[in-house]
Amino acid sequence: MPETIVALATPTGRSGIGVIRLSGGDSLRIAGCLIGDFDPEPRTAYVRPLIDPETGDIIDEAVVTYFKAPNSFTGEDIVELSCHGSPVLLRQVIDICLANGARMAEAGEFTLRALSNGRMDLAEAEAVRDLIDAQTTASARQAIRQLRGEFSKQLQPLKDDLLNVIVLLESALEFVEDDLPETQLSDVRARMIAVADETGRIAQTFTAGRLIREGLRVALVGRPNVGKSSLFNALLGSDRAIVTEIAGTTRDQIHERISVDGIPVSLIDTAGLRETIDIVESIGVERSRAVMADADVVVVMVDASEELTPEDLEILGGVSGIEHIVVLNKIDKADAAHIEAVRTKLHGDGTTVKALSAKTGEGIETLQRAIIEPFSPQEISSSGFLVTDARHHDLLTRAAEEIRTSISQLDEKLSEEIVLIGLHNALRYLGEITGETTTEDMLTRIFSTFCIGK
Ligand SMILES: Nc1nc2c(ncn2[C@@H]2O[C@H](COP(=O)(O)OP(=O)(O)OP(=O)(O)O)[C@@H](O)[C@H]2O)c(=O)[nH]1
Ligand SMILES: [Mg+2]
Repeated sequence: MPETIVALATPTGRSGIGVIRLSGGDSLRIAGCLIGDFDPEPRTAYVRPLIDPETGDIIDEAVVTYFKAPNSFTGEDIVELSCHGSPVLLRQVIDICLANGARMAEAGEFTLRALSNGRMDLAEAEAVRDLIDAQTTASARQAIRQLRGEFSKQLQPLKDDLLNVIVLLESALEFVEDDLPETQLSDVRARMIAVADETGRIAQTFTAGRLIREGLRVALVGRPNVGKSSLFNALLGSDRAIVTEIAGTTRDQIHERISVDGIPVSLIDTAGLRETIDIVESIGVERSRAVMADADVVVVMVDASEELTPEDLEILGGVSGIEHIVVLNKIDKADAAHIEAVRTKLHGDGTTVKALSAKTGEGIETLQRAIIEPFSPQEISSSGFLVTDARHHDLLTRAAEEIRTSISQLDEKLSEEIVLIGLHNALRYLGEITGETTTEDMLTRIFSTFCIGK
């Protein structure tokens, strides 16, 4: 029998109520150490004094609820103690549970037990974590849909279809002399295409799904003193970053979240890029380069009141392969002809160029729209289910690719045996999403991203 685990299910710190949860076969006995004689009806709330068994002192008055296996979150016996939310008191209650045979729960262990006991599948378990971690109402909404099994239900018919195709091809293998008749073959092919297309379509919703979950990472880069921190502050609407006329003011990155048309944007101000002997600044410069590699959009800033320098050109060369926007700053102190000349020089390779003034605010709204434009697909506003997890996206993409490979093998009239390899792989990948074909260490990895007490 698995050990009985205990954890605080509410955040640490002072609060109105703090909920301590026990799960496992010994839950009732351990709770009894605090409550005394206790023979509760399941799913009924009882108000009971909690007593320290060592001293006999009453330490709290709590609401106690018992959930009898298998009708509980984990599928095991659960006792929930809703205590007053004092950190010292909660610690004391947990210590008493530990002293009486419970073990501290690991991150995600309650949900892992729910999974092992068939109370939910892996995609649903991950949705529990995503719901708790949701940063926006839109991503919370997606998580609750996934938690209620919508994603798993969407995958089921695909897995069924794939399995049917596999069975057909396997049976053709059994009778080596006869190939599948032409009509059946074209039916198999059509089904494979349908599954590959639908799998690919679901995978693609990740573009929007990731956006509502994580937001867009936007890095502001450029050589020192062009006005990155000034733009950062202007977008934020507060004087968060230090701005001075000294080149090399920003040493470390500064992250802040803003919302542009409801899309969360994680904005990163960076140290100006240049060769420098200052050790602190050079570490900052290194970090700026790393941030660029990670960003969804890089905003490269140049000073419109000056000529483009070799440093500017080098930075621009470095972003040619990634999603970027060039910003001409300080238009308030540059003359129109000069701005146009710089703009023309930059336009050559078809990049988006936006002129603005971080100082006066002119042009900033246009920049905001340009940043989110390539990332605001209609799916966000439509009511469809969105894939929000990179793991799911990866598995869906790989499944679709495997099926497409099998389709071309079928067209090349390769043997069923070969065609089947990709189909089996695809089925395995789809199964990994819901956890039917997931290995133990994958589970460990996934559940390590959960918080304690869930
Ligand atoms: N006239 C004018 N001055 C600006 C504008 N934007 C920034 N500045 C000035 O340019 C100087 C440098 O601004 P910062 O925002 O610190 O520049 P930075 O790119 O963050 O510089 P580093 O942190 O050193 O890389 C400051 O004196 C700002 O006031 C603008 O749009 N117009
Ligand atoms: Mg700066």
